[in-house]
Parts: sequence; structure tokens; C-alpha cells
Amino acid sequence: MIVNVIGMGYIGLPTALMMASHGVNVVGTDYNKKLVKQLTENGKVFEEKGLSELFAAAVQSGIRFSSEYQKADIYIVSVPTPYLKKSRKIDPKYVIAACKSVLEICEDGAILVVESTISPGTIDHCVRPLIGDRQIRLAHAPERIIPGNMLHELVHNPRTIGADDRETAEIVRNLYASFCEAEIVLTDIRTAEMSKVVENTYRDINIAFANELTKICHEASMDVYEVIRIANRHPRVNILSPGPGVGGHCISVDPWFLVGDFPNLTQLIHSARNVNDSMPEYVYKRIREIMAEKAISSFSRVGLYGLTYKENVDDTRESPTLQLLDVLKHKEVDSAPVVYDPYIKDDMVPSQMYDLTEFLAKTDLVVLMVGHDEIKNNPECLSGKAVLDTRNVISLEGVYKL
Ligand code: SAJ
Repeated sequence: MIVNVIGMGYIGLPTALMMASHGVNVVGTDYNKKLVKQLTENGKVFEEKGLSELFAAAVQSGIRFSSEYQKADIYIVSVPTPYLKKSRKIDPKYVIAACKSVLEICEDGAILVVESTISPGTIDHCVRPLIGDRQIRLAHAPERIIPGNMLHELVHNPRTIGADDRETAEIVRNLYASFCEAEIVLTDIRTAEMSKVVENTYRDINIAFANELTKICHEASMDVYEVIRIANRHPRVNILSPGPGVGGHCISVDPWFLVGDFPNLTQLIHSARNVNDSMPEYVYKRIREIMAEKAISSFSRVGLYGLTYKENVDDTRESPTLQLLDVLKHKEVDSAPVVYDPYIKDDMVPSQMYDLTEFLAKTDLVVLMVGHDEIKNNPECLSGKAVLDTRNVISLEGVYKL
């Protein structure tokens, strides 16, 4: 059996490597030739705990990479699914393009698994019509892994397989069971699509609740972390952590699929999105308050620590820091803040710095946007500075919180 994984990104690559290292004959395909070259020549392309070792094991087991689609028994499509900013609906163009390319090469009887997160109904509306009367079997196997702990979660998280018939579902389950040790639930395609989007929406709403509490507690001069800590002692309460915004390509995107498709039924989901999207603006206000209190007059003396969307990853997609920099574009600020992230070595934003000591020397107010271990384990490097800790990871005296 040959498996062709399409899309060598944050999900497709670890999945392909995991299958290959568990004895599956895998070809990883990506239309980005540069990426394929990089994968073939240098190995891994993004930072993730254990990825190098897994890569080596997969290469040892014979994984191949190609920019061409392959003749295979099972195709796994793992390409991005952005949303259309105007309509808030999913933009299925990459999924459609990948499925079309698969259909050009595959033989009848092949199984086409969409792993990308899609809004409920996408397979029926966008993929099924491409197949027409050909005998191609469809499935949806949404991923659930969290960056920072991807490889552990690939093996240990339960997963969902949606398919049109039991036989297809079981073939796909057996493939994933090559490496997944947890329960694999079988269902229909629309339920699989919906449950995936619901999982991320649930988290978005819960983060929004924590963020709203932060604003309330700040207004009431109370410590939100103490309030949450105490409330969470209740056996049925588990409030998440406030933060400077919600980033990443999943939680800040997937709820919009539901809002786009069910605009009249998604008041709660929509409000939660708005609350989370308002956090960078709120951070800006906190920065202004602290600048006034500490008599810091220029934004050039403000340093944003962290560019990634969360701690200890190198993924900057939709990151709160990028959102905050966007907010600043529409404000009257005398200059850009300096920005530093130990995981980002390429030029991404103005006034970016690449050395922590040099970054700190340039700043009077450090805004901790991401709680990377680097700073969490060395809080003393911040002493003597004004610090706005948006992640509640620094316990030095006088540190400002959200
Ligand atoms: N965040 C907070 N407060 C919290 C938790 C997170 O502000 O208490 C922020 C993070 O800093 C980050 C954003 O939310 O900016 C999202 O981070 P995350 O760690 O909650 O989630 P992701 O985006 O890395 O991964 C999520 C996961 N989904 C759920 O937990 C329901 C993961 O399991 C999914 O596989 C992934 O989305 C995906 O690809 O769909």
C-alpha cells in the first residue's frame, strides 16, 4: 500500500513522518519545490520537539518527498484552509486544487482523505462534485495535535474518522492506527467536519471568557489570576489563561467558519472572536498607561518580546504580536517598538533584533507577548526594567499584568 500525503506543512509533515517511521510506504508531496528540496537535502523545516529524530527514522524507513503527486492507494490532503475575510466563510481553494490534482492521477478505488480543517459541508459542496461518477472513496480525518507537543499528541490523542461507509472508515482507521495508540472514533463525514471546528471554537470561547475577565478585573483593580486560581478550585470550573490575543492558524480561524455559515445563530461564537481580536488593542492601551506612569515618552524604548503565536514554537501565523503591530499602524506612535523573538532569525518586522541582551539594552518597557522558556527561566534579565507580562510568567516585584 502506498500513501501520498499532500502538503508538507505543520500537520502533513509530522503525519507523513509518523506513518513512514511505523512502516507505511509514504511519499510526501508539496507543490513548493524549494520546500521539497529542503526536505530531501536537509531534513526538517520547522522547530518541533522530537521532529529531527522522527525525520531521521522516517528517512531510514524510506520516506520520499516530491513535488509531483504519486499513484497511491490512499491520499491524505493536508493543505491550508484560510477563511475569506469578507464573508467569513472557508476559502477551500487549496483543498480543491489538491483534490483536483489527486483525481488527475489516482485510479478508481483510491481513498481520498481530507485532513485539513474544513467547515461542515465542505466535502459535500467542494470535493464530491469533483469526483462525479468515479469510484473514489472519501474520508475526513481532522487533526488534533498541538504545536509544541505534536509528536506526543499524534500518538496519544484520540481521533475522528468520517467516511461514507464502514469499510472505507476502517481502512483509514487502520492506517492511522499504525502510529495512533488512542481511540479512533468512526462517524460520517459531516459530523467529523463539525466536531473538529467545534473543538477549536470551544477553546476560543473559553479563552475569550478569560480575556473578558481580565478587562473586568483591571477595571475593578483586582488580580484576575488570583480570581481565576480561586474559581478553578471549584470542581466544575476550569477557566483558561488570559493573554494578549489568540493566534495560530486554527483557533483564531475555525470559529469564523461557523459564523460565516450560520450568521444568525452564532452570537456567542462571534462575540468570543471579537473579544479575542480586541486583545491586541487592549495591550496597546495597557502599554500607553504604563508609558505614562513610567514617563517613557517614545515607542522606540518599548520592546515586544516574542513574535510567535505561543511559547516555544517558531510559528508566527496570526500571532498577537503581529496583530499588535497592525494596531500600532493605526495609532499615533512616534516610532516602531523594537521586537525580538529567540525563534525568529529572519527579518519579519521593522526594528527587529536578534540578540536578547541588545534588545534589552534598547528598551525601558518590555512587553512580554510570548512566554518562551528563554525568558521564563531567566526572569532576572528583566530586573530594573518596566515589564508588562501579558502571559503571567514573570513573578518579579512590580511587574505589570494585563
Ligand atoms: N491561548 C490563550 N490562553 C489559553 C490558551 C491559549 O491566550 O489559555 C492562546 C495561545 O497563546 C495562542 C492561541 O490561544 O495564541 C491558540 O493556542 P492553543 O495552544 O490553544 O492552540 P493551537 O492553536 O496551538 O492548537 C489548537 C488545538 N485545539 C484545541 O486545543 C481545541 C489543537 O489541538 C488543534 O490541533 C489545533 O488548534 C488545530 O490545528 O486545529
